[in-house]
Amino acid sequence: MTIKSRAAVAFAPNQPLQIVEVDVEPPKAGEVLVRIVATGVCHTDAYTLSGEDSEGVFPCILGHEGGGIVEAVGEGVTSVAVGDHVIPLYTAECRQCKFCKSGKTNLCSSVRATQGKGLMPDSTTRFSYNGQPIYHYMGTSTFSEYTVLPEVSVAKIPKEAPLDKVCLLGCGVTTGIGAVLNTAKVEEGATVAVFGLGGIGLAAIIGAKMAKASRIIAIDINPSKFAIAEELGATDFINPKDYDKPIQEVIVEMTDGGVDYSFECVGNVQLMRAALECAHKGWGESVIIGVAGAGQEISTRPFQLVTGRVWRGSAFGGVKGRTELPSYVEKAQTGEIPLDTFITHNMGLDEINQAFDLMHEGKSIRTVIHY
Ligand code: NAD
Ligand code: AHE
Ligand code: ZN
Repeated sequence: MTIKSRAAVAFAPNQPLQIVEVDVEPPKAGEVLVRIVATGVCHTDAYTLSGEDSEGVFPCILGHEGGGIVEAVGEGVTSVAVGDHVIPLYTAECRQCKFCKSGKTNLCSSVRATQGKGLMPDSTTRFSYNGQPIYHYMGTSTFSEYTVLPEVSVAKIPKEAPLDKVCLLGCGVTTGIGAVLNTAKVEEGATVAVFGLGGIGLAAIIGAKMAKASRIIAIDINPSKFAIAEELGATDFINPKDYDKPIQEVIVEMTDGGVDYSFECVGNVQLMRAALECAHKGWGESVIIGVAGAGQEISTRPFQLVTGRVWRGSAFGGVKGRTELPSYVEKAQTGEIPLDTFITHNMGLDEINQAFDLMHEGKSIRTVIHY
């Protein structure tokens, strides 16, 4: 049976989201209907809303950092049941495709092609408004109270975990920690530079602390972010605006030749270059996490790579969601991952546009939307 759901719909790029009641069709075979209890707002939602995302399709329901409860399952669904608590995954884990079986990546291919077009695996949508289809987003669309996902795109988690906090593990916090521990595999004693101190960069600092990095350099043009970075374990703080030379030079000088690992958590291609070039000759590795707009490209002198620096990228921190997210939830439960530190604002769905404003003004780390 089709149900009604309150949702924040992005009808067009660069327009405020509109809170309307959409129609949601029941889950088809291999799909699940989830009631979202809470969702974070990530910079990637703002990026897509800005029109810069080459995969952005409108009208759509954004949101990909949610926590919810399974309300119904389609035919053939076996891994979750009604009442289970889940975190939606924008990086599915089917355990059967070439990517999942490779043991080399978390980038599952099972539903990625249709997901990137805003569609369910059968190339249709489950959302509509006034009879017109509304596109899905990142396979999750957590800015709707009810959403439909492929079974392979939900991670079952313990019912004791508070969904209005562990929702942040659906993207930002897992991404930052995973990039450090899975992608870079930072080792004890290493030096680390983190560019951008939003939800992703601060989570990378937690990861660096977990890895027992000896020095964690936090870089942001908004100095109000330094206090939380310090609380989470950063040891040095740099505002590039305080210097009249390239920031990579400043970091190379203060670290006797560069850092062992750097992480770009902004989505700025000039900063990606700086992050690579502040890595130590011979072995320094730089990980791109930030998402840059359509058409933008990175550049550096090839000599930077010839002389041993490594440039990598990381999606969802290299984490295989269905298998590994429960352990992240456990770490949040024990306090090893301090989710409360990230939640600077809580609000209802009606106020969601304010969450975007706060992000753009640099006043929030994460806003959690409660349904
Ligand atoms: P955010 O807006 O909360 O934080 C970005 C931070 O970067 C802010 O503190 C801002 O002041 C700082 N900043 C901006 N310009 C800067 C500059 N020139 N130098 C230094 N700092 C600067 O964003 P977020 O939610 O933390 O997301 C960060 C980026 O990561 C975005 O591009 C987002 O799309 C991307 N992201 C990628 C993945 C992935 O899996 N690869 C996952 C989540 C988010
Ligand atoms: N649609 C974008 C791609 C954006 C992108 O790189 N997304 C990240 C996750 S950001 C979450 O906040 C990602 O996981 N990428 C891997 C993938 O399969 O999308 C564009 O630029 O076209
Ligand atoms: Zn995100």
